Amino acid sequence: MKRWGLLRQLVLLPGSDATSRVCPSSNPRLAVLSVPQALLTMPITPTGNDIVPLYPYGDNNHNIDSVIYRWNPGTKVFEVNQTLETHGAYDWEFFSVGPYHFLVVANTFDGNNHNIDSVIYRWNPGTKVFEVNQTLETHGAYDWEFFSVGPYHFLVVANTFDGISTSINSTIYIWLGGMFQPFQYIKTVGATDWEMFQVKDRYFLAVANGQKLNERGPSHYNINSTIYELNVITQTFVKFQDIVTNSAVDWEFFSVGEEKFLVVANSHDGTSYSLNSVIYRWQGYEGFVPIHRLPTIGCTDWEYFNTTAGSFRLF
Ligand SMILES: [Ca+2]
Ligand SMILES: [Ca+2]
Repeated sequence: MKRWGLLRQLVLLPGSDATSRVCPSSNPRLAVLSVPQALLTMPITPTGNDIVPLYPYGDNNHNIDSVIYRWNPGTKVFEVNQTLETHGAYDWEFFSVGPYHFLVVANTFDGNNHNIDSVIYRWNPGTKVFEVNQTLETHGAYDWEFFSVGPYHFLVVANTFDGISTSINSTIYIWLGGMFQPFQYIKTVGATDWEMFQVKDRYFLAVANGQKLNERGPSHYNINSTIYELNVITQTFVKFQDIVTNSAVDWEFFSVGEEKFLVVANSHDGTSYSLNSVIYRWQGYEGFVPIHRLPTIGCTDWEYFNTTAGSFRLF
């Protein structure tokens, strides 16, 4: 799965989202996956939890296990906690439901097949390892996003490719009866990322659509990515707004004061890989309106932070 030429940074702290670390590469043929050695001795304490999954590295062999490192506060280094069998693992998402802690992996490709299971693991506090809790069939899974609406918990997968088409369903699952069950299927087009966000009491899900395969010619990259809104009456996500993107690989939502923004990382328009990422501002009735374009090339991440001196965005 090198089509999008993603560069990934490999560290995922608990509760964080790998997708914010996706960035288009200037060389789409080279997907660099490596573990920064410095991290393993980094003298910092992860926030919230002491479990850190790291991505597998080297992508010629898709069936590389993923290693979970655990922060040892005594030695102040990350130590191997366990190894999990993964297949082209593209994303890890950590989340909690009540007292239970989970990891879900997006298995993209096993070398033969994109239609493979992605796996939810549950932390066993007795044995201190993550154990397989549930498997879900996915299709070139690229991203998992966990979110809660009131007492309800959801997982949504970005299915990229089923081996034939990129125009396939991505599935929203709901936590019911102690497991995740299908809640809604949403047609996506080479989905690479889901971003859930809230504006006041409204809940939205934005999908980044990557590419539409064309049987008789080059793929289409300039396609709609779509924002859905939860209709609490019908209890379904319905289309709120389409936004044309160029092989989108990441959406990020952020606020600055009262203002709400979405930024999309565009990666390819059919010819160029040096594209602008676009910032959209929430304008209520009008939805999200583009206000700013930023060169994406060479970026490694989207980060923003607020200080008393103002708001900053780093990439
Ligand atoms: Ca994710
Ligand atoms: Ca994202």
